[in-house]
Order: sequence, then structure tokens, then C-alpha cells
Amino acid sequence: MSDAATESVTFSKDDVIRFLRDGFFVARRLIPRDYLETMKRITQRDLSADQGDIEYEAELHYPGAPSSLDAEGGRTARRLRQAISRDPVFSRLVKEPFLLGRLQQLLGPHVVMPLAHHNCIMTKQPRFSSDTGWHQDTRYWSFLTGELVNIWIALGPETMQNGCLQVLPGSHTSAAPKERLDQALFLRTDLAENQPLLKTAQPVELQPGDVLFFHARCFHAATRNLSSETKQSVVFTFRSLDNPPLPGSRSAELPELLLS
Ligand SMILES: O=C(O)CCC(=O)C(=O)O
Repeated sequence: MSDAATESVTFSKDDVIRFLRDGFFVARRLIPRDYLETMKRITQRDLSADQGDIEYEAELHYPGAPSSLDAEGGRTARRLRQAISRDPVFSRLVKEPFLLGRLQQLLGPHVVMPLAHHNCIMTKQPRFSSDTGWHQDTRYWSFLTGELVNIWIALGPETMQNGCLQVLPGSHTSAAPKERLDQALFLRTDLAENQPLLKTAQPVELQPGDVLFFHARCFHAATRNLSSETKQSVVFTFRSLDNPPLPGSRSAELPELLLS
């Protein structure tokens, strides 16, 4: 695989316009192969050792998940949390100009990486994974504003079959009214008034090294993994310096990395 995309450290003007309009943009083949290989090795190491802070599918009770940690498949990892503490490769990667330069275009010159949200390797496994409903990440986050940008790095192929992300383009521009959400703040798929929005859903299929940049208010969802291979993705979120977490909130519980 060539690393052509890394030669440019910024988005084109059109790419930025599309991100602002749609709330997401895919930068193809942005991550060099040596980074991908290292991140895959760390993922494999920590998955097989059941190591570190792990979120198990059974803990969330999403459709398709094992019913408890003791049920068959109950110890299926959904994500390895605190990716940044698992290996220096992650902090090295987020400081690379081909990522940081693009984040600065979207967020301004001073980019901060909260460690309390995302900061994980998603490990969607074939037999016991689950369906994630339509949601805005900001639903449980507490920052001065909802203006945060996520990156979703595909370590392997991401398709509809293995549960790639799907997005609702343009849904990042405002918080959804409460009455259109269920108790867990997922978009209600049974409401007639949500149908036009749901019809706009787009799958975001990715190849290894592709990076999905998406606004933290952009509605997204994913199905369980119906393939025979684990899908692995590295996910971080970023904010501008002038958009701090609210004191006393969960978003303020962990330190942050000041990247620029
Ligand atoms: O891969 C999935 O099931 C979706 C994950 C997700 O939407 C999230 O972590 O915010």
C-alpha cells in the first residue's frame, strides 16, 4: 500500500466544506502501514491477554450482546479502553502532521485530546457483538459546546457485513429534540417524524488506513459483525482549547493531551 495521502498534511478546501456540510469526511489511506501493523499487534496482544481496561459486550445489553458476563461469549470485548496508555504508538500517531494538521483545520490552532471519551480500540467480534442504535456521541458528554471531532481509524476492512459505521449526513448541526429520542438517548426508529432523517443513512465502508473524521454530534449507528473476522478500529476525540469539559462532569474526570 502506498502512503500517498500522508504527503499532504491538510484537507483541501472542498474536503473541509464537505465536512462542515455533512458532519463527516473520509480521508483514504491516511495511516502508514507500519502504524497499522503496530496497532494491530497491540490490539491482538491485549485482546488475547484480556488486558487493561476493557468494555465487554455483555455490559451494555445492546441487541445481540450476551446476556451477562457469565453467559456464553460473556467475556467478548467490545472495546479496549485507554488506548493511549497501551503503547506509545498512539500518542506518536495523533501528533503526526497528517492527522494534527487536519484536526487544526477543523478545530483551530490549539487541539486538545480528552482521554475520558473514546480513546479506545473497538474490537467488534463475529459471534457475540451487538447493534448500536443511532446516537450523537455528545449525549453523555459535557463540554462548553458540542463542537468536538472524532477520528475513526480502520485497522482492517470495514463493511456493512462486519458492522461498519453508518451516518446521517448533516445531522451534526444541532442536538436532537428529546422527544425524538428514547430513554437511553438513541434516536427512536419507531417514530414517523424520524423516518425522513433515517432514510438518509449512509454506510461508511473503509479500507485499512482510512480515517473517518466525524463531528461528535453527527448521528451514527452500526450493526453487529456478521463476518468471521474481528473488526478493529482506533477511535479518539478532539476539542479546541476554548471548549473545555464542564467542571465536575465525567468529561473532566481524566487528564487531556495538549497536542498543539
Ligand atoms: O461500532 C459500533 O457498534 C458503534 C460504536 C459507536 O458508535 C461509538 O462508540 O460511539
